[in-house]
Amino acid sequence: MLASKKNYTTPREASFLLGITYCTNLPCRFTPTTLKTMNDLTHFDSNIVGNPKNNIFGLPFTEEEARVVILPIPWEVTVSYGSGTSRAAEKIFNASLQVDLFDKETDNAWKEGIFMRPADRKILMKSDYLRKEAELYIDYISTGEQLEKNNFMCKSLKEINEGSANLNRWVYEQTLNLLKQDKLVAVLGGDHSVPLGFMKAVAEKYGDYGILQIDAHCDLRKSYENFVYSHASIMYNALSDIPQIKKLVQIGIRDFSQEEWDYVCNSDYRIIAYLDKDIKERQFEGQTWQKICDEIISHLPQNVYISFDIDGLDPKLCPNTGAPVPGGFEADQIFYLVKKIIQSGRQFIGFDLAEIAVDENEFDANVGARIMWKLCNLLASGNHPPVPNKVAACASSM
Ligand SMILES: [Mn+2]
Repeated sequence: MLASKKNYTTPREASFLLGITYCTNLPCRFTPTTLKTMNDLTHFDSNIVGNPKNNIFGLPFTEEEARVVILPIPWEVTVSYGSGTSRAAEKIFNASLQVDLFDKETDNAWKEGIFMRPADRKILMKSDYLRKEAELYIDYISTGEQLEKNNFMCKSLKEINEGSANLNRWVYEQTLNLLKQDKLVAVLGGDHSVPLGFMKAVAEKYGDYGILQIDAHCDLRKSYENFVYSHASIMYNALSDIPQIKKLVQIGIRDFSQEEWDYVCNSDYRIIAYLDKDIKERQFEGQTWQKICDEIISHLPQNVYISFDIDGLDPKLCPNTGAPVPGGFEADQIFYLVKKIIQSGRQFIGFDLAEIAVDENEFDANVGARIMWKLCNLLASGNHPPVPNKVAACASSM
């Protein structure tokens, strides 16, 4: 029998989930035994193919050594259309080994260390279990059946909402712990519901901040299909629960409901939404992307968090994402915008990247790996650690 959809875990996936690494016969960037001291890259050749024995991008850093830590969250319980995001981290890890490390623009900021944790196996198993319940539930309510009449469905819904709340707590604890160690943190979905706990942790660490959301959708629904923590509600929940979020600037929006639009219009400018159509029309009429970026950035406060739903890009770059919509950005447009945010003197404090769905064709993972690479480099380059010795030397010479 031919399996049309992969619903099992391969030994390689399992080893990744358990944090065990694979070896190949390819020439490697690094031999682990040669690493002597923290971030000693003397014996690391960044010009050859990535070593899968190492971490993401073939980099030789441990979590302790790395300045940037990526937390993968293998979760896609409330996905309403396509699925496949909960297993994205392993595919992105594999694709990342092909990314060339030289990053002229950020002066090789990766040398400060990038590390991705293995995806948590218990979270993945919980997601798989609740996802099956959610599918039955969505089938049931989509035929117009009344929820109250079915105890089993009521129980499923309760279980899904509780499971999502537990996930949010877990993400909050994990990311707050990393932020307290002065790590720069990136969260990798999973679907777009996953960063809520991280956004709360960011508020605790940095206080007031603004979110730049790159997305085809507003994600401002007050629960979706009765799922309180739906991917379609992430920004509604973030704005409701986190008063430190002073501004939400959405770009690339092209699929939204009347209710969501009313919410934007009644937000007293807490939310600024740039419709994809309006950005395109301004460009058709001769405005440059530079000018539009300057305007977008002018709405953002000093601390900027980026919430990147891959479907904000043109779907040719993410053909398997759950809810693709024609239109959207090129990746280079976003990289340019993030670079301009840093150049404006604002602080880029963290990001999430979500809704990358993978199948046998690895193109989505390839794009995902390259976006992760660029954003990690920009994050590190915009947050160089202070050099205490230099400061002390300057002070003593005064
Ligand atoms: Mn989204």
